[in-house]
Amino acid sequence: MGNFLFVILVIIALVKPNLSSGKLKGKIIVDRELSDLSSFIVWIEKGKNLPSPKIKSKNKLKSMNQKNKTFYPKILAINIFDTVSFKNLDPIFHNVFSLHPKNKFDLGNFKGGNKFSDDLKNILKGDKQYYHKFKNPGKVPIYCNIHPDMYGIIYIFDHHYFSSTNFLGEFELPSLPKGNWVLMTDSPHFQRPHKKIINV
Ligand SMILES: [Cu+2]
Repeated sequence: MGNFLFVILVIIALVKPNLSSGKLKGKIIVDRELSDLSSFIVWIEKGKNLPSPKIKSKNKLKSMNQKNKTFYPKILAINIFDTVSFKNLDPIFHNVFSLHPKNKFDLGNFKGGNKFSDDLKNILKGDKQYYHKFKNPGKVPIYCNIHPDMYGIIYIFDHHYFSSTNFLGEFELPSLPKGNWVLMTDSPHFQRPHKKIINV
């Protein structure tokens, strides 16, 4: 993917008039042709004013798979109660590890060749899946020690104000109280997160 930098504009609009159920909707616009804008994570920077609706301790399962010697998706946003499954969809060995100080882990080397259901949720035939629960918020770089080019990012949040873009670069966040907020965006396209002050 390379480390070329994008200049981005983030357009934010509140589209629902009913604030109690309203969502903050926005769209990522980049300064060059990109056929797929789904590799962006968007969040509101935490500060003392950010409301903290209780995170439901519902354990959602998210996945970051290994396919064609890449992590897919390359970037993932989860909250601290979620579990991430790592499925090796290649017929070769991969490894998954991170040296992030607060979320260090190493799943060891594991071979692919499992037969999965079409939605990739169940193994029909083959080895076990590999899971990890991240304990602390942060930006966690993910690597494979067999293939040095493999690189992924997992963002772990302890609040609800984060989202991933869809194919068109659109995203939704929970509604925010009136005021100025710091909207952050990160992507494997960037060297560092982008910041934008938004007024709601
Ligand atoms: Cu690998």
